[in-house]
Amino acid sequence: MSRVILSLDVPMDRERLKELSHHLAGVKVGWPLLLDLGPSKVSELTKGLGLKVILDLKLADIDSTMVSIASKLKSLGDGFIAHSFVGIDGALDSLRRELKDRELYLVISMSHPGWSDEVYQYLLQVTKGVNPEGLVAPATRHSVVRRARADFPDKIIISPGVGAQGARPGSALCAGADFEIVGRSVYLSHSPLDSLLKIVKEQEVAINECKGGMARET
Ligand code: NUP
Repeated sequence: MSRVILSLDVPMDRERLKELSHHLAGVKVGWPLLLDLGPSKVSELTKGLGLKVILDLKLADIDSTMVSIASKLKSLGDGFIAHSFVGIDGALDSLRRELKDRELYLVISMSHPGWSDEVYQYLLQVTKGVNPEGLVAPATRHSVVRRARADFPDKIIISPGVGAQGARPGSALCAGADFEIVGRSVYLSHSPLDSLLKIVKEQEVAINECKGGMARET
C-alpha cells in the first residue's frame, strides 16, 4: 500500500495521473488547482481513480463561512484540511458537524521555517476537543511529527515537506506519520512517474533503516 499523497497543485493530464495513481494513496488538491480548473474539472480529473482526495482548503474562519465553503466543495473530497488555530466554539464545532461524513484533518504544525511551535500546546488542546480523523504535521521537523504521534496515537498523520522543501522521503514515516505529501518534486519533474517511483523506493529504504534501528535499540 502506497504511503505517498500527491499534492496536485498544477493541472495534470488524467492519463498521467492514472499512471501515477497505481503508486499513490491519495491526491491532495488545494486552491491553486481549484482556481486553475474550477471544481467540476477538478472532479473529472480526480474521481474514479481509486484515490483518496483530500481538499487542502486550509479553512480558517468563523463557523458560517467555513461551513459555506465546505458545503459547496464537499462532493469533491473524501477529506478536508482546516487550521486548528481558529478554535472550537463558533468555528470548528460547526465545521466538524458539516463534515461528519468526511475526514477532517487539522493542521497542528506547518512545514515552513517561519512557523513557531510555541503554539503547539494550544493547537493540541483544540485538536483533542474537535477529534478530527487526522492531522497535518511537518516532514521538515521530525520532532514535531514524533510529538504529534505520541499525543495522537490513533489519528492519521499526513506530512508535507518531502522533496522540494528538503525532507528526505521516508523520514516522516519513521517519525510516526502515516503518509508523506509530495508535490513539486513529482509534478515538476520531467518524468513524474520515475520521480514518484524513486520516492517510493527511498521510503522503503528509510523504513527498513529505521525499523532496523528500532530493533537494535530494543
Ligand atoms: O505545513 C504545510 N506545508 C505544506 O507544504 C501544510 C501544507 N498543507 N503544505 C502543502 O503541501 C503545500 O500547500 C503544498 O500544497 C504541499 C507541499 O508541496 P511541495 O512542497 O511538495 O511542492
